[in-house]
Amino acid sequence: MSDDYEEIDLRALDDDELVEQMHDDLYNGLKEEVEQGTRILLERKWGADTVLDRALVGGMQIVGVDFRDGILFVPEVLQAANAMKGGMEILRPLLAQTGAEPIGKIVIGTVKGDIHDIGKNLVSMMMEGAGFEVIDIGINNPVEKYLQALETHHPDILGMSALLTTTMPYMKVVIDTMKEKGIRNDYIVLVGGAPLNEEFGKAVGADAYCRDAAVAVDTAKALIRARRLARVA
Ligand code: B1M
Repeated sequence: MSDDYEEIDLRALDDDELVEQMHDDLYNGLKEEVEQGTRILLERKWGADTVLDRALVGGMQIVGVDFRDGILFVPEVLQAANAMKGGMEILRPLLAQTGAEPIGKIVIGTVKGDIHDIGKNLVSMMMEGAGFEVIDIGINNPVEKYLQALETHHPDILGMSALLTTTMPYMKVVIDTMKEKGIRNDYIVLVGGAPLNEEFGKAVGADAYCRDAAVAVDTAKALIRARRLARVA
């Protein structure tokens, strides 16, 4: 990635160059530039989901690799995350613009010990866009906070996110506590996050593991439909 901070006219770049420049800007934590690039791609009639996938998520993948390899450190990754959030905020209303009636309600939060929230926020946005009412309870949630949110909001779905191999087992603590309290079957439980997989989802007793935000939306819709059909049958 380039360390070159000289002023670049983003509008003068073609689409591929602009996406590459946005990856650089994300990497360098340049929020305003990432926001400007996001706006330019939208002006060029790119769909919000394509901007998200190619320019923002694609850029964050590069950051992730260099973080893993010890080339980037926490402060730099935080700046990159902040720049990504700037772009996401511009896309949020567009992703949520379906005008549909709420088709279900989801409480979603990142588990205890884990402060990663970009993926969760993305899932929340895509869920909103698909017509769900989303109650986002944030990061670092102990089991008590999940239970309190379920009691207060009566959602159809509980969604949990974890990005660390050390925090993902906490999902089982939440689900086991729901079982102990006799409320597990009152909710659809969806789990997600980069280190998880299908097998893990089954092992902790979730209804489904969701690889990404689009899968989360499809899975949520399908399981709500199945549950409603089962109720009338
Ligand atoms: Co962290 N971090 N981090 N980090 N960080 C990872 C996760 C890591 C893989 C980096 C690496 O080594 N390559 C690594 C984990 C290794 C492991 O556990 N095996 C790691 C580490 C080690 C750490 C620290 C321990 C570092 C340290 O302090 N030494 C520390 C832990 C802090 C803590 O949580 N207690 C830490 C800190 C941070 C920052 C604060 C600097 C920052 C977070 C900022 C923020 O979120 N506000 C950060 C970041 C940004 C990352 C990486 C680079 C990017 C994560 C991300 O946002 N991805 C990440 C590397 C990577 O994943 N490539 C890394 C983009 C996002 C769109 O994808 O979150 O996977 P993702 O979400 C996807 C799907 O997973 C799914 O849908 C989303 C959208 O498609 N999904 C769900 C996610 N949640 C879902 C919930 C659902 C459904 C689907 O519910 C229904």
